[in-house]
Amino acid sequence: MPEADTIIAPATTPGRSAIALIRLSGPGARAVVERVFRPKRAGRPWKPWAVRTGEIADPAGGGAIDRSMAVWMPGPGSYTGEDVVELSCHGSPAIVESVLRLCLREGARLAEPGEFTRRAFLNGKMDLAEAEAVCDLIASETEASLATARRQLAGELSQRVSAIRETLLDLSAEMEARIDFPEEDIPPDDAQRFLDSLESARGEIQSLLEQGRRGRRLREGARVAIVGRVNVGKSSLFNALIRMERAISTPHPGTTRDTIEARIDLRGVAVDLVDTAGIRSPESEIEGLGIERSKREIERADAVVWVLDRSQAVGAEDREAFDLVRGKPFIIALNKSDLTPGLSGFEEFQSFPAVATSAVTRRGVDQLEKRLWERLAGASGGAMGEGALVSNVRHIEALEEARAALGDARALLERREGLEFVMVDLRSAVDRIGAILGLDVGEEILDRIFQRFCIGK
Ligand SMILES: Nc1nc2c(ncn2[C@@H]2O[C@H](COP(=O)(O)OP(=O)(O)OP(=O)(O)O)[C@@H](O)[C@H]2O)c(=O)[nH]1
Ligand SMILES: [Mg+2]
Repeated sequence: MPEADTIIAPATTPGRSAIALIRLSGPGARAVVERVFRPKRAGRPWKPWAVRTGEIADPAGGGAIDRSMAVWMPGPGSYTGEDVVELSCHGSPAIVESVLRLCLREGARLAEPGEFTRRAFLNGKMDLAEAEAVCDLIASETEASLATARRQLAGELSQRVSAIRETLLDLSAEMEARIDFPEEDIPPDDAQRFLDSLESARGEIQSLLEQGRRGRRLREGARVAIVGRVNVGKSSLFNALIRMERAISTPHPGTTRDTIEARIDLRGVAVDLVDTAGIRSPESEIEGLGIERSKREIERADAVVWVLDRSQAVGAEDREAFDLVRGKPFIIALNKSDLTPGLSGFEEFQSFPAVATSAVTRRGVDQLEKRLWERLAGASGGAMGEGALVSNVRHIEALEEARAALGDARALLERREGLEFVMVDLRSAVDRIGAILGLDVGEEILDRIFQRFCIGK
C-alpha cells in the first residue's frame, strides 16, 4: 500500500562536511524539489537517474541558498520503490537546515529513523531480514560483521529461511489433507515421511543457529588464552602477537604470575588475547594462585593456544596442560623452532592442528594468526562467512522458537497424537520463521526494528 506523504531527511551525518546529501521519497518528491530547485538549464525535461545542476532557492523570493545537484529516481525502480530525489549541497549545517525547512514548507515531512528503508520493505523492495541487514551494514565496525551484513543483504539468509518455510508449508498441506479423514490411521510410511520432513527442517534451523552462535561470538569479539607449561615462550608469543613488549619474559621458569590481557584485531575479528602463568606444581603460594587463574582463563576462552617447546621432550607438565585445554578448540604452537629440534613424545598429539613458531624470529607467527582465525571461525576450511549468517537477536529468537515448536510437533507425532494437534505446533513454527522475513509482523515490531536506524536511511 503506497504511502501518501513525502518524507525528507539528510542522509549524511550532521555537522560540517564537504558535501551533504538530502533525500526525499514519496509521491510529491519531485514536485517539492521542482519548487525549490532552479536548474541551470531550465526548460529541459528532467531525465530520471541523471544529475541536474542548479541552485536551491526560496520560491517566495530571495537569493540562492546554495548551489546543488539533484537526481531524480522514479519509483518503483528506486531504493524505496517510490519517487526519490536526492539533493546534494555544501555540507554546512546552516545550508542543510535551510534546505530542509524550505522543503518542509513546500509539503514534505521529516522522516523517522529508518523510514526510507521501512518504505522499501513495505513496498516489497526487500524483506525484513534484508532491511535489517542495511542497518547492520552501516553499523559494522569489523570485516566479520560487515561480511554477515553483506550476505544477509544479498538475501542469503532469506533464501535459507524461505526454503525451511516451504518445507513446513508442504508438510502442513499434506497433514491438512489427512485431517479430513480422521477415521483412517496414518499409514506408517506416511508417518515416517512426516517425521523425516520435520527433522530435516529442524536440522536446518539447528545449523543456522549453530552458525549464528559463532557469528555472534565473532561480532562481539573472542577470547583466546595462551597456555602451556613454564618457560615454553608463552609471554614471548603473546608479545609477538600483540606486536608490543607488554608481558615480561625471562629465562626463569615461572616468570608470569598473573594473567595479562590485550586486544588485537585478528583479520577483522576483535580478539582479547590472554597470557597466563605456566602450568606446573607451584613452588609458592603466589604461583599457585597464578596457576588457578590460568585454569579459569582456559574455562573462559573461546579458543586456546597450547604452547610447547619444540627443542625439548614433551614432559609431565606439558601433559598436565594438555588435560586442561583438550576440552576447548585449541591450536598447538611448537615454539622455539629456531633452536635445534628436540621434541619427542609428540606422537599422541600429531592429529591436532599445530604450527611451528619462533617468538624470537617471528617465524610462523602469521601462520599461527591464520590458524587461530580459522579455529575461531569454527571450521578448519576457514568458513568465516558461513559461520556468521545469523547474528541478529530477533532472528535467533525466532529460530529458537521455531525449533522448539518443531520439537513439540515431533513428540506428538511419535506418540501418534491427532494430526490436528501436530498442526498447531507446525503452524506456529511457520509463523516464527515467516517473521524473520517480515511476513505478518505488526507495527510494533517494525517500530522496534527501524528505530535502531539512522535518520535518512
Ligand atoms: N630461541 C628462542 N627462545 C625463546 C622463544 N620464545 C621464548 N624464548 C625464550 O624462552 C624464555 C622463556 O620465555 P617466556 O616468554 O618468558 O616463557 P613463558 O612461557 O611465558 O614462561 P613462564 O611465564 O615462566 O611460564 C625466555 O628466555 C625467552 O627469551 C623462541 O621462539 N625461541
Ligand atoms: Mg610468561
